[in-house]
Amino acid sequence: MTEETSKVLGAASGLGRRRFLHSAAAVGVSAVGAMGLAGCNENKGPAGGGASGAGAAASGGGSGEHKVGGAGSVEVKPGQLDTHYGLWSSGHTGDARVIGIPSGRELLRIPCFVPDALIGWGLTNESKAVMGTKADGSLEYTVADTHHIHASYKDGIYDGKYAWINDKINARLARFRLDYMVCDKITKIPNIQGFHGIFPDKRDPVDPAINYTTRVFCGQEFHVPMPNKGKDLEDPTKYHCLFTCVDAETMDVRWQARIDGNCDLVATSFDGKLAASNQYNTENGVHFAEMMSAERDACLFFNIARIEQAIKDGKATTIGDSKVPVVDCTVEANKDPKTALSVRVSVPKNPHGVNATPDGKYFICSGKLSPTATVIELQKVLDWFDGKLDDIEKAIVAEPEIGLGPLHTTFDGRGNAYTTLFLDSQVVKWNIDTAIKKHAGDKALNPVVDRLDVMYQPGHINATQAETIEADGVWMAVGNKFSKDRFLPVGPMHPENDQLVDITGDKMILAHDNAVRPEPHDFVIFKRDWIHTKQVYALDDSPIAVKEPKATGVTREGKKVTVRMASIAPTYYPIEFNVKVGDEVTLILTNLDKVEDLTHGFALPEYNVQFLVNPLETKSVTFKIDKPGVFWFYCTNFCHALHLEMRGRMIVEA
Ligand code: CUK
Ligand code: CUA
Ligand code: CA
Repeated sequence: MTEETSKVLGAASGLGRRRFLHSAAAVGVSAVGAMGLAGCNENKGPAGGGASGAGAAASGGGSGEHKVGGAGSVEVKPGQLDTHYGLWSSGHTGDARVIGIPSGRELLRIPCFVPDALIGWGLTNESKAVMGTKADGSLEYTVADTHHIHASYKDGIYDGKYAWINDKINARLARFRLDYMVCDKITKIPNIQGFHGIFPDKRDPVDPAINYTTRVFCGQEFHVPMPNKGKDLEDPTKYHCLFTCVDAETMDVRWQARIDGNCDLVATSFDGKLAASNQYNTENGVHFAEMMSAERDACLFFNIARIEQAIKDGKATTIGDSKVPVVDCTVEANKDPKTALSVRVSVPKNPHGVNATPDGKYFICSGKLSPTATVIELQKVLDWFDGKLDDIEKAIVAEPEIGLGPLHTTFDGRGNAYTTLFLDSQVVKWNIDTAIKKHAGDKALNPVVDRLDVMYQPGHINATQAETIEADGVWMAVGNKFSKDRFLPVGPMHPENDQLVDITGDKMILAHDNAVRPEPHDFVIFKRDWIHTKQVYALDDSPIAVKEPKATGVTREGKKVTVRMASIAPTYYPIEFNVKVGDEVTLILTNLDKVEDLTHGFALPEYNVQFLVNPLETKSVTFKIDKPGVFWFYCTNFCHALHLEMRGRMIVEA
């Protein structure tokens, strides 16, 4: 412990360590005037005693010893494999990660929006074509902030085909193909800023013949003047948010819907009929005090079939130069249930997170600044659209008090919800049916089943398969935004703490801490046999593959030079080539090794080139020759006993 740390802890003497950390967080929030936080008393007393040091020890959080529950050990011994895949968004490193569960081991990073020096993402011509370039060939963007990642569905479970991830900074949606675990497309969403929530269809109700994911829905968090061209800067009636639908296969933007307020997170119903987004800024506020002025905000539901019919019927407009059809989903235009494209259900106050229960019946929004979760019954929302429910507020079937700062919710498939409590640094397990019965009148009931202290200030949470109809209730991961004193100190920049919890029993059991580089937000976890990856590429995956050593060599058209190369451990073909100052070289390299895991690298000194080629993969780079000399290109990826000898010369005459 540093002197500084002990001083701080000393100052908090008389308080348990957790209590101190908790009060620090609460002070932070009261400083912004979160009056909605007062009045939750359910987290006091022994059952909810998360604020005491004893509570931490009782839950196994502070003791360091790992109790083993029904899920078994987190240890994955040599010779064994993890049982589940996790797909993690990485946050402002701008990529995605593949994590083995329960080990918590990072197995892969998948770059998409930002360059990656390891594989040459952002350097090779193929990756630049996916990422998008300016007229001069440089990358359009080199930063990104990924928050939400979701996989493609067939009939309510993952089909192993795709995953999607958002870039909040520059409003882009990336797609990964899960067979190779690479990014194959990126779409820029027009007109919007603060692209936050995403969720794909879980099935397609519009065309029952197509029973697979056909759309990805995208929420806009920051309202901007539309079009955003420097006019109407102070006219609040010109500021809007859009809800966007992207085609899952083509990645084209199909349509947008103009709304009041903003979109935060996005969820879709298991019947494919509705998409939902929680709204924390129904006030259309610019400053946070304005954004928290209303006691209740909303969850906004979109009737997908009606929106697509409205577009077919020509009821859409466009914004600025964008050709994307835009329908009107504002409150005023959608008052009549018979024709409404969207409807709002109220949720207290600045809600965060919306999740569909695995039985398909409910959507759950967290209060964030209210100590509650709001349970909305899907059938009742559909009844309202059918004119069978007179008041949409009747779709709220429960609003249990669960604790301070509720953010995200996950499920075990046995009727329980698990919600992160940012301010309480806890996960609360609560029973959905009990909450509904209590709301219906049986006030003596307590839906809270268990509380678990986590370290510290959790955001996203997800249990194994919990976003599918086959939630298995085995493991649950909790993404903690602060690790504070949990790991060896490494200076001011702290890792985050992903914790793994066994949820097979009545009590949650904290099983594992996993330090992670900041800062993952959302993640999904599913059985390992739900995807089948290919371990080597096929030569035909690339139209420019160099298919045999005989096909290698240099061709020249004026100043444009093409160098076709191949690699077979421990050599390149050719091992040298000559070019001239002023040439523009396109170097194509195919790795002709077909053995699993036999990856080669290609680095070229002074020309800023480094990339990897996996078995039977082809990549190309283009660069200008601007200096004479001998330049030893070499293999960067240890591949063979003669790996160090795997090198050759690019010769540039003076
Ligand atoms: S948001 Cu990060 S903790 Cu972007 Cu999903 Cu809630
Ligand atoms: Cu090829 Cu190292
Ligand atoms: Ca608000």
